Amino acid sequence: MTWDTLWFNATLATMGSNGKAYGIVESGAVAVEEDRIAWVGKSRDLPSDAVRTSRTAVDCEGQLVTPGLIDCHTHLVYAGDRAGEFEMRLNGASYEEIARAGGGITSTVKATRQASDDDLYRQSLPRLRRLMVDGVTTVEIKSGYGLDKATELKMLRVARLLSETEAVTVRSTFLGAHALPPEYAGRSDDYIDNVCNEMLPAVADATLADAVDAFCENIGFTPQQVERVFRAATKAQLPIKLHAEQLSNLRGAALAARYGALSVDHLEYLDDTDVAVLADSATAAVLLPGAFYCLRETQLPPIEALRRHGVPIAIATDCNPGSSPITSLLLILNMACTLFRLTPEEALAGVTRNAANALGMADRVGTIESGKRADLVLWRVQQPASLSYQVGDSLCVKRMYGGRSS
Ligand code: DI6
Ligand code: FE
Repeated sequence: MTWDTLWFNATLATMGSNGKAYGIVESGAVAVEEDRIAWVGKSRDLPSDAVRTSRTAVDCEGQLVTPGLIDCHTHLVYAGDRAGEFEMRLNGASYEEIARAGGGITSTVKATRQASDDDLYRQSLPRLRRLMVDGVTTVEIKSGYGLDKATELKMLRVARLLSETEAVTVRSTFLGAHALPPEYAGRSDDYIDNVCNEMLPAVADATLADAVDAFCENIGFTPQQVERVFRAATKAQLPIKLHAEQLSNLRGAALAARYGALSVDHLEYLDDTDVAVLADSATAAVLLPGAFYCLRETQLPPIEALRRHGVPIAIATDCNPGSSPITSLLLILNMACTLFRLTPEEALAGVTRNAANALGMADRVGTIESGKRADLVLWRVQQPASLSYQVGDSLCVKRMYGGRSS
């Protein structure tokens, strides 16, 4: 049997589609032909000449192999940073003082509007590369720091360019309804008109987005406004997602589930009734422990209820300059276990199988199965729990993206 690549003598965590389990195969092997997984099983069941005849054969020496990791919620394309604001706060500055000094989300909007395509690309690239160092092969990137048509399109173009220059799949999401831009102060319904009638159709025409998201919150947009965005997205045949129940319970998650959302994200204030609504839908729950940590939030998402109802749980970095300036998905695995008490098995499912689900890509990526894309990671550890357990370590030895090692 001549395969392009064979990784053998590996501890495979296939994350196979049967429920919660790691799907461990001890002394396993995975064979790759072009960009697909061609064979998965025990090394001893390989054809006898497989190691000799494969173009590249790698002895994994018993180390762990997982599917390529998926970061299903990021805002990693933006300009500038907010370190100065972080420092001001820790020196006792109030919210008003920071706002007066031009801080907060508007400062990121201002910097992002001013940046050229090239500049925005150059500032965003190191964040994407850092994610890839941790074995990420698929990443979702949201717009939402432009809040005008030209800049929203620019952010999405940069996300597209990143996918063309880097060995990673990028799914881009239009998040025009992220915050109210200063020029629309006091006129949020007018801004939503603009999102629905101008920006979203332009984004759809340019085929620059794979989904549409919004921020349903007292400091964001009301459920009624969000519903208008959902209708416009549905009209443009784009799937939806929602930032819901992060700071309060506006019942955004249930609304999104009724519109067939791919995922609802954050969910600290989600209540049991709406967990049941999610359970009756195809919508995944995305938890973002990095934002919980950075905001020193104390309200925990309803993990036990999500578990009990069998709602697929994904976890992600939420990489953004305000509430989660984090570019390590392995760190997020640890935070999901330490802060949210997810098991290491749930945490790994949250960045593989369930993250694929949250992006509507479960048929292509997220598990090690024949026919799926050959996105694989070889780790410098023996057991999957190590990925959640070790903090701040660099554990990825080899990363294969679409059949090509990097
Ligand atoms: N929720 C958040 O935590 C971020 N956006 C959102 O919808 C904050 C974004 C920022 O402060 O830049
Ligand atoms: Fe977010």
